[in-house]
Amino acid sequence: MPATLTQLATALSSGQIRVVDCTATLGPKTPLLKLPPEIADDTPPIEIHQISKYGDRGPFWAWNWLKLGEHSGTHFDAPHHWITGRDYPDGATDTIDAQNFVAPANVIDCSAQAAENPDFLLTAEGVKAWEAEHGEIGAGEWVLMRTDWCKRNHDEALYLNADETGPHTPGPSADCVRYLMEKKVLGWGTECIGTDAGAAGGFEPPFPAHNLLHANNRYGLASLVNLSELPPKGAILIAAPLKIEAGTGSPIRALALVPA
Ligand code: 23J
Ligand code: MN
Repeated sequence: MPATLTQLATALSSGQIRVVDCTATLGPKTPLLKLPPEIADDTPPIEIHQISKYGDRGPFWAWNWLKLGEHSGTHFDAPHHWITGRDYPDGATDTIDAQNFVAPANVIDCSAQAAENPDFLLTAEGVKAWEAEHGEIGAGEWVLMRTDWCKRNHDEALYLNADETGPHTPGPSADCVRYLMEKKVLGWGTECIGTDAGAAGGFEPPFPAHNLLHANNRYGLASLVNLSELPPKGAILIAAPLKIEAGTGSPIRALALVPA
C-alpha cells in the first residue's frame, strides 16, 4: 500500500493526474437560494470586510473577515441540515468521519436534457441506463449530476431561473434518490443552487434529495462547477466542509483528481 501513495505522488507531479477545481468563486456576487418569504428566512448576502491591508491598522499584513451562511456557494450539506437527519450523532460538519471527504465520483451527463428542459429530472430509470453504459455505481461513491448549469453561475437570475411559477432548475426525482439510497452511495452533487430541483418543494416528499439523503445520513453537494471536465467514472472527489461546531453545512473547495 505505501507504493500506492508513491505512485499517486508521481502521477500528480508528472501531470498524469490533473486537479480539476469544481468550486465557484465565493463572494458578494455568489448566487444564493431564495425561498418563498411566507415560509422561510433566506441565507444573508455574503460580505467580505477588510480588517487591514498593509497599512495603519497592521503594517505588514492583509486580512479580511467574512459574513456568510453555511449554505453559500459551492457547499456541502450535512445530515443535520434536514429534519430527517437531525438525530445522527455523526451528522454535523464537526462529527462526520473525515474518511467520507475523499471518494470516487460517478458523473452523469444530463447537459443535453437540461439545455432542452430546465425542469429536467433524472429518474431511477435514467441512472440505470447510465449504469448499463458506464458500469455500476458503487456503495460509498458520489453521484454527480452534470448539467452545465455552472455556466450560469456568474448571473444570479440566470442561475436561479425563476418566474412567477417559481424556480426552474434540473435535479433528481424522488425515485432517483430512493434508488441511490438503496445503492448506499455517499451522496449526491449538482451544479445547481441546491441538491433538489427548482420545483422540488412541490414533490412528494417535498425536497426529496434533502429529505432522503439526510434521512440516510448521506451528504449533498451544491453549486459544483466544471463537471464537464470529469470522466463518467474514474475521478476521485475531495469535498471537505469546514469543521464548524454543530454545523449543518459549509462552503468547500471541491477538487477532483482526474486522469490526464
Ligand atoms: C433550505 C431549504 C431548502 C433548500 C435548501 C436549504 C438548499 O438548497 C440548501 O442549500 O441546502 S432547497
Ligand atoms: Mn445546502
